[in-house]
Amino acid sequence: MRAFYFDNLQGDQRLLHDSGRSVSDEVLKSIGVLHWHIPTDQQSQIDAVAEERNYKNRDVITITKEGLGDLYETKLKGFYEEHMHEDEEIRYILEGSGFFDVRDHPTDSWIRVHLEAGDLLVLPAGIYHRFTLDEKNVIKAMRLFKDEPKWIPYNRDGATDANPYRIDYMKTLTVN
Ligand code: KMT
Ligand code: NI
Repeated sequence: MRAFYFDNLQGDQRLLHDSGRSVSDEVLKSIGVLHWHIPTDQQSQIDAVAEERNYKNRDVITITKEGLGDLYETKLKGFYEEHMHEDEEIRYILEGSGFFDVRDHPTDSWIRVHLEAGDLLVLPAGIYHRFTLDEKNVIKAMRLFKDEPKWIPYNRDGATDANPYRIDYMKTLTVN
């Protein structure tokens, strides 16, 4: 895992877009973003985190042209639309790599988080984020969730700013 501010330059979303300003774990934590590294040959540790945090369900998604078939282009486009969810988004990377971009607070700048095999990322409910593959074009990830999977992405607009989960999330942020 490596995190840095996005450079905001036009161009292929799969490129690094590293502004050269790195982002610390403390900053990530301050916006509710958590991560662990659990080598993929030690998956019993995933079970422990899942039990402790009450993640009762899981599935595995492979994001490649072959894995997603006809849905590939549509899915990729959707993942990269800025959105929020009403539940945590939990991803454990099994193979490949990719970028999760999350909005910083209070500047609303994009922080780009590069994930590779063994990285476990938890995004809090209500945070604005997006996902893209990197230049390797392949990621296989375990998606974990609490009781009821709520996959609905709410694309950012005036309505999501007023979403109760978004409002609750904003209340967890301290103004620096
Ligand atoms: C999501 O919700 O954005 C995804 O599942 C994307 C990829 S999981 C590595
Ligand atoms: Ni999402």
